[in-house]
Amino acid sequence: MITITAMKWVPPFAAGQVRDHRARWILNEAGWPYEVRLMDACDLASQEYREKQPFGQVPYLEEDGRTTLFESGAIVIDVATRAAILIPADGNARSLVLSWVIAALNSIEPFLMNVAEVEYFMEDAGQKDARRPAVVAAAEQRLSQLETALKGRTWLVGDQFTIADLMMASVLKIARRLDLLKSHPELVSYQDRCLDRPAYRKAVADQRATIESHKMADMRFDEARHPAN
Ligand SMILES: N[C@@H](CCC(=O)N[C@@H](CS)C(=O)NCC(=O)O)C(=O)O
Repeated sequence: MITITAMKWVPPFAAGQVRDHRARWILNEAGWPYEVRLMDACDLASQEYREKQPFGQVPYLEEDGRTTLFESGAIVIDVATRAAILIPADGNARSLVLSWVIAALNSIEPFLMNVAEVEYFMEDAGQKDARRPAVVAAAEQRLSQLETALKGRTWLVGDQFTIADLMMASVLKIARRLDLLKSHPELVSYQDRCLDRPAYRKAVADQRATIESHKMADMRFDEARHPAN
């Protein structure tokens, strides 16, 4: 049996966005059953968890007789390859799909996360205002470059939906949530096309259902960092 890890609870703005939706999505595409191990914040900090996910993050994927996989990109590539879905087995098209999966994670996601950090995690209004223009401009540049690369195309590689599109559409969720796609209508249409899949809808619905069935009070935090009052 396959098990993935997911957060027991996150703030409402993050419901549907947590990266375990990528593992759920590809597993649903493959039609492979899986269980979900719900994590408390303090579990992620434990030695036992770090042995499987060195950075204390979700998701990891565990399967009897196999090494534990971490990094949502690695999980998506591994499942797609083994299930022989959404990625060509070999050749130029496979290499290009892998290039785009890495591009989504390495050349686009970090720029979006810089904006997310300003909007969601910086507390000082003055610091936010000072940093926002530079990070938004850098993110906009990457989104424009992506839009140019997609011009006239339905999918990133070839004429079928692949894991390149799965990962790009997932990364673009961050941009959409931050309202960064308003000047990129073609990226909006592209993302809508990618997300219009039962496997995606089930992934996000399942994640949301879990999160919405818990409250912040259900989540155990590290008592050293969050002392009880
Ligand atoms: N590069 C990792 C990022 C995973 C990640 O950022 N997970 C977040 C939830 S979306 C997390 O576990 N955050 C908790 C933490 O970093 O302490 C991946 O793609 O799997």
